[in-house]
Amino acid sequence: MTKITLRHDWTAEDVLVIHDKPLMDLLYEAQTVHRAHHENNTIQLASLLSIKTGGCPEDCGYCPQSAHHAKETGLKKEPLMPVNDVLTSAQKAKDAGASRFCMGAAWRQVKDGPGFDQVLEMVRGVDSLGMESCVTLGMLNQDQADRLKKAGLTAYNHNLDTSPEFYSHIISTRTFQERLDTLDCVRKAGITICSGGIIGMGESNYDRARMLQILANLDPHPESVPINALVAVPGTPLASRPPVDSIEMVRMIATARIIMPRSRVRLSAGRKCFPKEAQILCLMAGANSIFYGEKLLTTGNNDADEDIALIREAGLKVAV
Ligand code: SAM
Ligand code: DTB
Ligand code: SF4
Repeated sequence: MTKITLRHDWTAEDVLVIHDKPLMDLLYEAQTVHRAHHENNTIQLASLLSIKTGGCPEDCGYCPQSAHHAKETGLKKEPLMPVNDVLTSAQKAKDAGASRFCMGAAWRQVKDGPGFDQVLEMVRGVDSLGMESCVTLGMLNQDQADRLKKAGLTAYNHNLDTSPEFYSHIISTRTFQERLDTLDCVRKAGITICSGGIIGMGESNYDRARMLQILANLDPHPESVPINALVAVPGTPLASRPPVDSIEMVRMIATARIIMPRSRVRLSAGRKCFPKEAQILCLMAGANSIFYGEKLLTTGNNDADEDIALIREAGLKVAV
């Protein structure tokens, strides 16, 4: 099967043309690219844990953890979890079949000191369980990225979330460029990049294409690309956004697969609201990783039993 040369010179228009293709052509192309670059019928299970919940100083309109919406969401702020509790949770995720463990903190940025040292300890612990480790801690500097690398971190998650043009409609407390600067530190430290975004916040298809364009023009491509459908949490400014149509998710995943052939594309938040068939179409479109376990960070995810049933039904092998 022919392998496609990796490109880093996409225009948003190129990407939009792919995104808007007739659905069957899009699916066929995405599945063809997928088969040329990845083991067929294989899925990675990644488990998520919120290691430090709520009270975040950023004002991301979609996020239940922002202190700006705390009165309306009623979300309780919690301190950083003890290392042992996190590692118990990682071991449970591993026993249930997950090979990647992602830890999220509601921080604007990493601060040096005991909290960060505790996170480094968590990373070392997850590493010693033989799992891929991923953290998402907000912005960081080069020294902090280097220390995470030394602790054995596999991946750093930092999403672009949306296009640079739509960004200011959603977040005012940090800039798009600051997101890119953090990704640059992660890359320079030799940690793999996990970066994607969210659909369903009121952005246009052009904004979606722009976000994917910027991700695909990173060289190398992010190793992992999470595509989230907005989980419209009551009390957040985006609470009344209509649910994302699952076919829009399929288009987004297929486009990401085609323009970033080697990346792991993760069908991320929001799939709980999709019927089983739509989730399968997302996998057919090139998603080869899901968040697995009953909770994302603060909101619910699909039941693990249902996911296992779906994996069996589709004849998928779980990546180890
Ligand atoms: N505070 C860090 C940051 O923003 O980089 C890490 C945690 S933050 C919760 C990680 C990502 O979760 C966000 O960038 C966003 O893409 C995603 N996310 C948060 N709330 C979401 C929601 N309600 N629906 C879909 N995705 C969401
Ligand atoms: C990502 O792209 N999605 C995850 C993970 N990276 C950190 C987070 C989804 C959060 C959904 C809302 C919540 O549960 O709080
Ligand atoms: Fe804070 Fe991250 Fe939520 Fe934004 S997405 S409010 S930075 S936890």
